[in-house]
Amino acid sequence: MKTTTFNVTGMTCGGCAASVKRVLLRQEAVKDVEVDYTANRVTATYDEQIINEEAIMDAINKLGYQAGLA
Ligand SMILES: [Cu+2]
Repeated sequence: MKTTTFNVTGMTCGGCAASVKRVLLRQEAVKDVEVDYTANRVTATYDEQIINEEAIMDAINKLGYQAGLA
C-alpha cells in the first residue's frame, strides 16, 4: 500500500472535492482518499501493484481538473 499526495488545481468547492473522492474510490485498488480543495491537495492510499500515480492523475484529469505530483 502506498500513499501519495497530488497537487490538483481547478477544484472550487466541496462538490468538486466529493466528485474527485467518488471517482477515485470507485477504483477497487484505491483504499482511501482525502481531499482539501482549498489547498489543492488530494491524498490517496492505494495498492501500487494494481494502480499507479499516472492512472490516478488520469482519472482526476478526466473530471476536468489538473492533477500533478505534489
Ligand atoms: Cu465545485
